[in-house]
Amino acid sequence: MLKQEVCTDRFAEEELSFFRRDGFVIQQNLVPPEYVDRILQITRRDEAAHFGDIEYEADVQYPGSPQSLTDEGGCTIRRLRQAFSRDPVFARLVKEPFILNRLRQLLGDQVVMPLAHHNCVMTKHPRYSSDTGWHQDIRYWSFATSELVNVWVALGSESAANGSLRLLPGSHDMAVEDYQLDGEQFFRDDVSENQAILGTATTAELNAGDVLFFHARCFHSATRNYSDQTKYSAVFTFRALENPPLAGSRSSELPELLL
Ligand SMILES: O=C(O)CCC(=O)C(=O)O
Repeated sequence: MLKQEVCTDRFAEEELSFFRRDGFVIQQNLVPPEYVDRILQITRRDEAAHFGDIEYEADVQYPGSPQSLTDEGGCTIRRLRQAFSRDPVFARLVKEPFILNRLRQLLGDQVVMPLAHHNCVMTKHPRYSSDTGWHQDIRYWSFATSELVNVWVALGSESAANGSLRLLPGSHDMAVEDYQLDGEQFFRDDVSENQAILGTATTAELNAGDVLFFHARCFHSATRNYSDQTKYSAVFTFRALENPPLAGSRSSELPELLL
């Protein structure tokens, strides 16, 4: 996996080519510690108070999730949604040239941030976290095209041990037939054609301040957190101005920010 220690506000040509081919690219040490510290502070504050719009592990019912909110571990938080409503630090971060200029390289000059998707801090707890199957984020989103880019900011170390993302290189450009997906549009691991593709999976190993840029069509998955520390990551999605959400869809339910 291409990982680049970064000292400019733009992707190098080689990194852009990597993104276009594989559907993702990692930039190491992109976000300064002041941002990471502030986001962690907000996250711990809102986690402790169960404040705001929260997704619980019990809500998703993935393998490993508690069965209900009243079961043991039922109130384990999976993510703090609506990050932008929690603190101005998130708006400052996505407007930083080291993020925004890169998004412009991927999406064009006018970048828009939908608040309806991602816009969250993922909180993967050691106990009661869950396995997320192989999926494309675009599966339940509705935009004129599926050309959206996600920004995943590691707020601590991420590896296979604590449930970091795994990605299928090139899957953003892969033709996928219905039989390859289950009823919830997860990529099936019991289909022989899929097994060869799953063999190409790569793990995004990240440290605090590293950023994974990945295409919304890129298949990814993650296991539960097998370590003894919570894993935190801030995640946002972006589109080009000329790729609006479809009227009446969930993607158009919340405002968006023109960056
Ligand atoms: O960290 C995880 O478990 C996966 C999260 C994810 O892929 C998503 O929310 O789309």
